[in-house]
Amino acid sequence: MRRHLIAAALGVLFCASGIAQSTAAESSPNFLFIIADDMGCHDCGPYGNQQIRTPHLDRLARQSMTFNRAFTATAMCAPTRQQLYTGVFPVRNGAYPNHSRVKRGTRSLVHHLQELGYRVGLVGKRHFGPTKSFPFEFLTPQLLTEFVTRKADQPFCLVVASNHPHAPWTEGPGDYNGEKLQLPEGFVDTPETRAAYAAYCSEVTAFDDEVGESLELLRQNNLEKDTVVIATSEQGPQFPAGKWTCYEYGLQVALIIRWPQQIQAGSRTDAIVQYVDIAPTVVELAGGTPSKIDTGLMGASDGGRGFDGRSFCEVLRGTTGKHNDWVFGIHTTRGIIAGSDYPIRSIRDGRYKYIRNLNSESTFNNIVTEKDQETFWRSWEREAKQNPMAAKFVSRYLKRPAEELYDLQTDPWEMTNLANSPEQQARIKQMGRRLEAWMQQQGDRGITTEGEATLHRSRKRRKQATADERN
Ligand SMILES: [Ca+2]
Repeated sequence: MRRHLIAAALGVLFCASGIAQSTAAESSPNFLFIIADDMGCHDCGPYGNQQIRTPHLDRLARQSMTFNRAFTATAMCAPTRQQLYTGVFPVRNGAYPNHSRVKRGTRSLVHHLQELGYRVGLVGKRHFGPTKSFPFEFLTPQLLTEFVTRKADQPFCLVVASNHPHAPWTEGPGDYNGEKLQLPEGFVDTPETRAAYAAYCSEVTAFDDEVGESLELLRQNNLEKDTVVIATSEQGPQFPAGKWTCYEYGLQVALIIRWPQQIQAGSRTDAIVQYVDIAPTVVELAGGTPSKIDTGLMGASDGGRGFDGRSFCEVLRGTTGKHNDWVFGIHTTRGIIAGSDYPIRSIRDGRYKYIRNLNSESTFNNIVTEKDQETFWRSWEREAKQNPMAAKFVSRYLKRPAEELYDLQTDPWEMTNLANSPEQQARIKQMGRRLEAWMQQQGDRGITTEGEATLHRSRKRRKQATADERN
């Protein structure tokens, strides 16, 4: 049974020394990352959800800047986390399929912060490799108080990486009534879907409890003022059009950042930011110079070895409301559980999303369609036989055209594909060119890169795959 990550730590807080830890200078604040696991951006109060209880995130948002348009480039765990920690997109850093590892010699935020004098710890989910590229101090819940209070004159970065609300959806209060919940757009309304969604909502509340416990760790040690809190949802949940896709429910992330010294409480921004921007931002806040960072990886857009992302410190300070003009998406289906070969790429600007399905003749398979994890997918297939809307939702998950274009301003749930609309052809051409330029910079060869995906997985997973092939 999974436990709340840091509840155990709070039990010993009252025994800890009462010495205030507030000597970290403004130029080197502490960092606390609180990372959910497969949580939809809009499945919490700060993003307008009225039915899922997230009181701690609600309170945090009132003290923070909330990002209306933040994105990961992939909607699955290992590539998402590794782009977050490296500031480099998935193909260039090597960790693009799930259960993957970055290229040998890759340097991450852990190195960069250590070189700036920080101690860097992680408790909870890892999903990265090799360890040399992510030399965290690996902590248990019992060690967190000691970690944050260890040395008053040395700043820390602590990553609390939750397992909630990743499937299986078994934890949390368990008191959501599926029959009364409003389902997100694009869901087929069956009793099985409602039961699964209620279980998922319960896990979101379990994550929110961990947010509360993590913030309490700071409060009880008098570290709130000098600590930048970065709470984020990681990527969408394993419902169709969420995880494993390049749709908004997969790629858009909740991002809430608090720092009482420099960030206006209760503010929101429309600036478009992405996960690869977070490492350079943290480096800058920590007193480093992002443009001087060596990621250990060739192929930055200027030909060097720097980040793919850019610091958005100025957004945090409120001096600008703009950052990126567009963000990118990539999905690798080869190698995921029950996966087919179905590479997806996407580009999004402030209003439109353009998607390319590079092997659209194939059918998209995964753990949902083949194994019916969380047991709702068969009910969708059943409903699709008699309900045209259900048939549409099922078929758009399994089979999609080579190109898709959505106007997110009028169609936020990406239901109406405009790719064949004559008046959109110039836009498609322009976005397509930008997407191709990005792929080229990344060393992304599309279907060929998909074909090489399993070579980028961890040794354990490769061994397992070889065994599966033998059996
Ligand atoms: Ca995840």
